[in-house]
Amino acid sequence: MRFAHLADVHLGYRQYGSEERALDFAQAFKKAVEFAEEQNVDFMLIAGDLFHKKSEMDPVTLAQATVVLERTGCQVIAVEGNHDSTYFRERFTWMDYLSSQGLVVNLKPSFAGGEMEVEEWDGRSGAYIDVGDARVYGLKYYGMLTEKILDSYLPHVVGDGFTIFMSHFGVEGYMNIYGCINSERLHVHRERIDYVALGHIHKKYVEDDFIFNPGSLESCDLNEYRFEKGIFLVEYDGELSYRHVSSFYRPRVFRVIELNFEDYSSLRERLLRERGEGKEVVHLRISTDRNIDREKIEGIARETLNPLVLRVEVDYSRGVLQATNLSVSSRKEIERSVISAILKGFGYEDIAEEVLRLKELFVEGRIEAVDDIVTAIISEKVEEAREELKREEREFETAEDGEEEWRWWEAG
Ligand SMILES: [Mn+2]
Repeated sequence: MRFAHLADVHLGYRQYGSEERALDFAQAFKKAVEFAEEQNVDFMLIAGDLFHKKSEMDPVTLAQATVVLERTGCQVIAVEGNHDSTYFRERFTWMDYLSSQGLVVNLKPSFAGGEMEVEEWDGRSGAYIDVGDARVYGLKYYGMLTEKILDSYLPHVVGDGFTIFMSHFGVEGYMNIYGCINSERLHVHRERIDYVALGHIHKKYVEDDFIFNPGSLESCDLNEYRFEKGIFLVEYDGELSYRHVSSFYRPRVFRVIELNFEDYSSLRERLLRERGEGKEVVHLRISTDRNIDREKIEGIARETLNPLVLRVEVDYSRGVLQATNLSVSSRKEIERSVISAILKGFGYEDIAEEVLRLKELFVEGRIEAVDDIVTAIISEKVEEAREELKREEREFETAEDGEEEWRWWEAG
């Protein structure tokens, strides 16, 4: 038995407003599916985020999904990611639409009177399906409720034969994003589950030949460009073997160029040396202590690099140190924006205000107050998380079943 495991396709993502980038995502999906077909897989898994936007669907994006899926000769089994569904608010999703067209099997549990039901796929809905010699269980993205839902879902998994559990959430330890779960919650079910197929974190990882996350096909964010991308090709013949493959396509190249601005002609020389082979997404970060002509810089960069997308960030922080004649308020403003930019570069939330408060305490030597402020920041975050959990629980309790959407069919 052989299958392919994809995740985080993000069809319809016009990154940086670029139509070309939306084509990149569509091409990557098409090539991944074609590659899997050539490998004679028995089925394919899409572990969430097939689409980039949950509501505003456009005809081109829908065609990019349907045309590719229509041509596959095997069953495609999917779950909804955070980009495909809005937890409980939206009842019928675009993944449900694909499922109604017979293009995917969209697995998710149902809820009757608040009780979770994990039922077999009946052609329209269900949480598991037998395909070949395997059984695939699916659970969509549940945000802050993931742990709670997992604890009531996983005991339903029977575990006779090769058993796959597919879902869309992050596992702690691979990327600093909010709301990841501890993998121990999955490991305790190892006796009944052979393969955990995840999506959500856009970076490849494998834990104990048990938890598999292929990463996205394209970079959805600047932070992702160094991550390994691709799909898993998995084989089971009494023993599990797998490969992470990306040879079937070439993801768009992102290039980050950081330099100190000296003058326009050395800038031109430096950029000429940086020119890549194809059209790239270029992030140009320039630090300087003087006023520079941004348009002129962009012109030089376009001419020398011929980029697909050009993003220019000018960092005046070198100048801040010397700008003694600035008023206190504008200096603070510059400082705040520099710290914001640094935090953003590392993928952190904007906590520039808090960082500045900490800095003040250090400068004033009030080290004893640092503890208080750190505790305050953390408890604020914990409080926010609690609020979000409460909100999701409320939505969860008042959620209606997607089956309702078929009333029009049955009414006649
Ligand atoms: Mn994603």
